Amino acid sequence: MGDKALRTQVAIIGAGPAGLLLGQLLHVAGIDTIILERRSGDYVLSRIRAGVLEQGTVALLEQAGVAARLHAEGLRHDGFNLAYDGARHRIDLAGLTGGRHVTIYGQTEMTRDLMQARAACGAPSLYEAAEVHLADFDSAHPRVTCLFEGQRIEIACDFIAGCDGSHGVSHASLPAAALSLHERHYPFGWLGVMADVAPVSDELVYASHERGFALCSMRSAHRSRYYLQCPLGTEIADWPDARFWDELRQRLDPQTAAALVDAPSIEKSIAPLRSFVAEPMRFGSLFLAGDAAHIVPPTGAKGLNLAASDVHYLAEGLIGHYREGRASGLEAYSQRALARVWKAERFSWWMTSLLHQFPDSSPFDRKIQAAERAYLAGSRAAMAALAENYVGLPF
Ligand code: RFL
Ligand code: PHB
Repeated sequence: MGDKALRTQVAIIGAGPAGLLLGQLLHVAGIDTIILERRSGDYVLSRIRAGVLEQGTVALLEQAGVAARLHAEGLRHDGFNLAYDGARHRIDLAGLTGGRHVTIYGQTEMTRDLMQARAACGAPSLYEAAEVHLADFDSAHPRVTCLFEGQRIEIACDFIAGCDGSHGVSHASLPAAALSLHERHYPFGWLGVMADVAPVSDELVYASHERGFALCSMRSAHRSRYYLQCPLGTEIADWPDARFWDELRQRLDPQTAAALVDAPSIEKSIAPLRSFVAEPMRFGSLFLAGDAAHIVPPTGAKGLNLAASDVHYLAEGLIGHYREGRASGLEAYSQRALARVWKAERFSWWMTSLLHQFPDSSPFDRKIQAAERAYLAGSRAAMAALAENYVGLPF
């Protein structure tokens, strides 16, 4: 037994977007949760990550009652640009999908809104919880233990939601024989820079160049987010700002390059690219959601949105269980979530393959890649397939 015994309906591991969104959707439905997070709230908010939300993700934030600031400050984007061979090709998302769009709103801001809503409703979150351990999740009486403010805590619950990201304890707690792992590493990473300067273009630009991929994104009308493909092993110290801006300019088409304004970086980081899926996403009373179960390379802007769609299926299953005594939603969870996950894995892999330079590619591979880009630029059908995936497949 712990020093302190608590009880809740759903114990949520991880206070990233998946854990916080699940907590809020369950709170609105009258279901109790406790969130355990290894880091401090400030640390979670200091991680700069995604910026593109699908309409389905925005609808979930509305359902959770946390979309007011998003609607006031988020930027609606009806299209984005691909840049290669010296020209820009606009993907008219709205025109190609019957009016659908994406919203630019930083993951940090979405996390802040969810944290504030949770604090306001008084639902408990244990930040800086150490030694989080999951027990008895092969039974109907799972438990979570941790060390919090010097006390050993034991939480008895009905279900555990593993929303603790790719380095979390949840999927690591599962017996290896219970999981199938599918993985691909890419031979490069993304070097990201945030700068307080107006974005180079009012829509995103994904550029493919023989020097490597580049992406021009944004957080607001005054804050830009830019990325460069970089080799594995790249050190941030080797990339002073001047080198970053010079390299970015070289990878862009002339029109975009001419509009690019240098500014001091306020953040710089490197992320390796990886595809990963752990199947199934349920084991007894433990449900995995978000990066705990799968990773996509960021090229298709799908990671955060997939975390949200998992949470949608999981919240539906839990609400069905508690409100109507219905087991079918929870029983179908893994299969429903994975069906959507694999489509986003395919899209993210495809968009990564289309736009990056692969160091081990043959001349034939490079010709095929160039032909695919040329086909895309000239075919409305190909652009429509890209657009329908980018705005997000239906839940
Ligand atoms: P997170 O955000 O990693 O949160 C997991 C939380 O669990 C905590 N944790 C633990 N807590 C308790 N005990 C333990 N043992 C724990 N171990 C870990 C962690 O501290 C953390 O707070 O996972 P979540 O919630 O599933 O959310 C997933 C998203 O964060 C991720 O998919 C996206 O950021 C991916 N991503 C993008 N997704 C998009 O949809 N659109 C984008 O434009 C986009 N751009 C990106 C991205 C990811 C990037 N990086 C850095 C990988 C751009 C980049 C550069
Ligand atoms: C971002 O703004 O951080 C961002 C946008 C689009 C992506 C990936 C990251 O595909």
